[in-house]
Amino acid sequence: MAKYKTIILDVKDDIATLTLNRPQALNALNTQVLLEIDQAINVISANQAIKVVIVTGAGNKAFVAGADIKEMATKNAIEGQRFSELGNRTFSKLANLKQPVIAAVNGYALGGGLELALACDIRIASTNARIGQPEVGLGIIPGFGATQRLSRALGPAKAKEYILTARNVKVDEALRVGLFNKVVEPEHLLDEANQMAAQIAANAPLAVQNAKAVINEGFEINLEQGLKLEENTFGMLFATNDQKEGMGAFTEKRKAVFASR
Ligand code: CO8
Repeated sequence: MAKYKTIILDVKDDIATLTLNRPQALNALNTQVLLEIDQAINVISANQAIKVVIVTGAGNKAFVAGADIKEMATKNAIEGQRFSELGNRTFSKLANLKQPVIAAVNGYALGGGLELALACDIRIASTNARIGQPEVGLGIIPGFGATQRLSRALGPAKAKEYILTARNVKVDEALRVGLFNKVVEPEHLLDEANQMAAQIAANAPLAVQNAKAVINEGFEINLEQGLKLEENTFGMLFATNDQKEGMGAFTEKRKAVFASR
C-alpha cells in the first residue's frame, strides 16, 4: 500500500474516498499533493473492485483553497509552466479515470480547488462552500484547467465573468448555474456523497464506465461522431455478461448481480 503524507486514500467496499489532507494550509495544492493524487489515481485505476471515487478535503473549512501560493510565489516562467503542466496532467488523469468521481465540496473551492472539482464528474457541496477563480487578482490566470473546463461547464460568458471578476460565488448561485448537483448541510455531505456513490455502484460497472467515457469524449468531437461513438459503445455492451445479467434479471423479476465482465 502506498504511503501518503498529504492525502488519505480510504477504500471501503466498492467506494474509494480520497481526502486532501493539509488542513493547516486549507488543503492547498503543492507539488507533493499533486504527485500523491497522481499515485492514488494509479492505485484506484488498477483496482477493479473500486466502482466510485469520492474526493473531499480534510477539516470543516476548505475543500481546497487553491494552488499553494507560498510554493508558487518564487517560481519563474518555466517553473510556473511546469507547475501548470503537472496540475493539468493530474486533473486530466482524474477526469479520464474509468470510475466516476464525486467531489464532496466541504468549504472553499478556490482556484485550483475549483479546478479539481471541475475535473470530477459530479459535485455535491455543503452549505458553507464558496467557489471562485481568484487567479487574476494574483497576477496569473487559472492554470489547472478552468479556462477550458469552466467554460465548457458554464459557457464562455459566465466562465469569463467568474474568471475576470475573480469574485467568490456562494452555493445558491453555484447550484443555480449548474456547477453543483446538490447542496446539503455540512454534517450530511459525506453521507450524501456515499449514498450517491452506492447508487452508482449498484449499476453495471462497464455500462457506468462507458457512459462516463462516451459523455466525456462527446465534448471533444462533433455531434455525428458522438452519436456514432454512442452506437458503437451501445453495441459493444451487448457483448458483456453484465448486459445478459441486467436484462435477464429484469425478465426473471430479480435483482441483478453484476460481475463487471
Ligand atoms: N496557498 C497556500 N496557503 C494557503 C492557501 C493557498 N492557496 N490558502 C490558505 N492558505 C493558508 C494560509 O496562508 C494560512 O496559513 P498560515 O496560518 O500559515 O498563515 C492558512 O492556510 C489558513 O488560511 P487563512 O488564515 O487565510 O484562513 P481564512 O479563513 O482567513 O481565509 C481564504 C480563507 C479566504 C480561503 C484565504 O485563505 C484565501 O484567500 N486563500 C487563498 C485563496 C486563493 O487565492 N486561491 C487561489 C490560488 S491560485 C490558484 O489556485 C491557481 C491554480 C493554477 C496554478 C497554475 C500554476 C502556474
